[in-house]
Amino acid sequence: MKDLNKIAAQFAIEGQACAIKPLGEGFINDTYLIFTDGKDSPSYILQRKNHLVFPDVPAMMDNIRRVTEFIKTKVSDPLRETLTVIPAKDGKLYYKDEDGCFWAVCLFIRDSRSYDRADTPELAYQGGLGLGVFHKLVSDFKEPLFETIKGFHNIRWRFSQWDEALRRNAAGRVGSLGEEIGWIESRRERMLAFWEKFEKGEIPTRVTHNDTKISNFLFDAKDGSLLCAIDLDTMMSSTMLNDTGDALRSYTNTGAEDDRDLGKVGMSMEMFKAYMKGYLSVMKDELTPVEKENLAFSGLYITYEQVLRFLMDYIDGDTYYKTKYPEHNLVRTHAQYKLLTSMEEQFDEMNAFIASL
Ligand code: ADP
Ligand code: GN1
Ligand code: MG
Repeated sequence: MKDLNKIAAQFAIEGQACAIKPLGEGFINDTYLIFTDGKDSPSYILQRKNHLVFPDVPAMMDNIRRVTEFIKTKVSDPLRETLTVIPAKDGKLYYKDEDGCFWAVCLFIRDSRSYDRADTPELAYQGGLGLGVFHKLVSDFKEPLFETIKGFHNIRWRFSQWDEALRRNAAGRVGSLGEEIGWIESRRERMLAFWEKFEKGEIPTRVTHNDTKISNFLFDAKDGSLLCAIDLDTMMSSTMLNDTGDALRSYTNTGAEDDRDLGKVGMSMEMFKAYMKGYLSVMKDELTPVEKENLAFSGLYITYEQVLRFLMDYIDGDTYYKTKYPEHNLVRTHAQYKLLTSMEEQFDEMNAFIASL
């Protein structure tokens, strides 16, 4: 068990940390709240950054510092409209403990809240607005960003990992997964054809977030209005379609990401419309025609990729995502596949709605 107080003491925080409590259900990092000086609400967020997933935490933290400092020059409330990285006392943006684990601290954004699912079109609209505002704020950030995870949403790269995972068959599960593997293989060409548009430059490169599920945006605790994008670890240069895609995967799902009850899972057209209205209210004039044409497909693309990633982790023996029970990654695979087929069924309607905006 780590001595979290000792770790918190490495950072340039104001006051005395009095309690440190675990928070959230992230699949990759471990997140804690730091309370200081007997206050009721937390003052800071402490995170152990998973350095197996993020091989260069210092470079990742530098991405976050540069982009958040850039955003701060543009917004009216710099402490609530983006993250504030708190450096360690030695000036580094992280602390590396004696076991080689990396830690980072940021300011807890006061009077904020996050959601795990979108139950109302208003929230989906605010979420779309949130991504639009984020993309707009960083649209003129021109410095190169470090690639924190190689090929993160590059399906060509994912297929090379996938082919290798099937060959390795590390957990001996491939034989029992014929149907699920078929789901991936039958769509391989279609997904590669989309990614090729990005590779050829038909789809432009922008600063993107890459992990835009609903819990990675903060909203005002009182009036529910949008505050900012958080969880900026995966910020890199890629296509904005990764972000609309991952957001659609999350905001439009009527069930949970890992629902065992597939009857609950599907894409809500109402949430799709609300999300897209919010996003395009900010980004309509910024996007190229090819980006607009692919907005609906972006949801299929990232949901497909997520099916592949959960299934690949199951095949690998559950080494990447945190799981709560032995079949968890397979349950996630099935639930995300159900969502994918629901999106496929509604694809024409999605496109027609976007064209109408
Ligand atoms: P993970 O990598 O585990 O997903 P996140 O950075 O997304 O970690 O944080 C998990 C949750 O903690 C968020 O969904 C949000 O509720 C809360 N949170 C994270 N950072 C902040 C912050 N700076 N201010 C307020 N709440 C935060
Ligand atoms: C992970 O860290 P978290 O829980 O926000 C993952 C995302 C997946 C998501 C699935 C770095 O996000 O790519 O979409 O789980 N993050 C990383 O819920 O792999
Ligand atoms: Mg998160």
